[in-house]
Amino acid sequence: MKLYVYDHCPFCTKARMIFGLKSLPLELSFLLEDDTATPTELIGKKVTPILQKAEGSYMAESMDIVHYLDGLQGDVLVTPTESDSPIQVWHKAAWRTILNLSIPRLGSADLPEFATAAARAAFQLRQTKNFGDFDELLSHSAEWQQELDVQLRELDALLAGREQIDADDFTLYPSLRMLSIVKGVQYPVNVTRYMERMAVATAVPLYTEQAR
Ligand SMILES: N[C@@H](CCC(=O)N[C@@H](CS)C(=O)NCC(=O)O)C(=O)O
Repeated sequence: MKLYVYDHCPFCTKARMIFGLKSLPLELSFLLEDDTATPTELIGKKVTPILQKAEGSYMAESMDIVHYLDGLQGDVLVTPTESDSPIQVWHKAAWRTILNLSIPRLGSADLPEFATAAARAAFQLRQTKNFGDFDELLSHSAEWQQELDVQLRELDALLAGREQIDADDFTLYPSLRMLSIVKGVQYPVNVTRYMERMAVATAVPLYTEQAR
């Protein structure tokens, strides 16, 4: 099966995670950020992820893709969790800070969706509309990292002894993966362990090596 993605896209990470967790063969296709034609041809609009199923039809919506793939073989892995589970509540509180820190840095990272200058510029344009000017965002890094240090210590307590996989991981890991592009974030021990374990189990690597 083929999955159309942007590497930086947290929704695409969700879809990639289930391939790794279930050891399903995956052909990844990285779209350029300014390629409107391909996704529009496949599903009628510019959005990722898009799954091309084995019989050839296309499917959008990350969690629909996750549940579809989870149901194909073996026991169901992605058991549902409550929308107010401790991890979901933590994520709601930390999500905006994670985005504010990671989006401008992802914009300068070496990623396949930015293989041309025009594609990189399209990302900057789209995300400036969503989050504001990148230089302005970067100028607030120190205060947001301090805020996040406190939140990560709270997360550390939630992740102590965590071994299972459930729907909460499909919220949490994509965000922590985005955050790994940010240099100098102090991850407490359980959060570090979680990120490293999930990177291996899902085969969706962190950005640690190109953190900036
Ligand atoms: N509800 C969708 C959201 C997907 C989504 O918003 N993807 C973003 C990339 S992270 C996107 O394609 N945005 C439109 C664009 O690139 O122009 C899902 O869960 O799959």
